[in-house]
Amino acid sequence: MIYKTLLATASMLGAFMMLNSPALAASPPVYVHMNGANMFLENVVAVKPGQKVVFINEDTGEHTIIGYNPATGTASKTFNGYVAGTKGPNDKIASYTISFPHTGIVDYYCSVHADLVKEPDGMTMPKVRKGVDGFGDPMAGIIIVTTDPHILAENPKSSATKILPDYFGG
Ligand SMILES: [Cu+2]
Repeated sequence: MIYKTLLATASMLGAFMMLNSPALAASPPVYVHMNGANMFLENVVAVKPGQKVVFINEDTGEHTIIGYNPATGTASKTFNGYVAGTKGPNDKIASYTISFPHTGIVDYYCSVHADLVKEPDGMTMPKVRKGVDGFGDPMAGIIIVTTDPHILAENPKSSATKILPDYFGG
């Protein structure tokens, strides 16, 4: 009898510890914003495995969000998003949500505003597409999927807010 009680307590404790593990606790999404600057505002963000990254388009124009492998230059078939433009805060605002099951580094770019170009070392890098206006950065970004609390704590402040009221514009 005592043995059974001990077993039940141990399994309850196990469940409790799992719920409180930082890797498994639910976390709010991390937001990445776009506007007419034709860049990803928070172009480096960190999330835990399973935590959502939500891309929010506050631009009048459309964008794509496509994963690629820098070593091979191959585009992803599963990380492949499209967000339509918006007229502003009172119009429909398109978003694209994705999460990743494993730790690692995920590279992505917008195929409307950037080109994938092979560098002399054989690695593929996004470059500003010819004729594209904007801030000057190629429209691309990196998602770090990690359980390291120090890296997770370094996200830009704006990545905690779904819609940035002052960031609309084409
Ligand atoms: Cu774009």
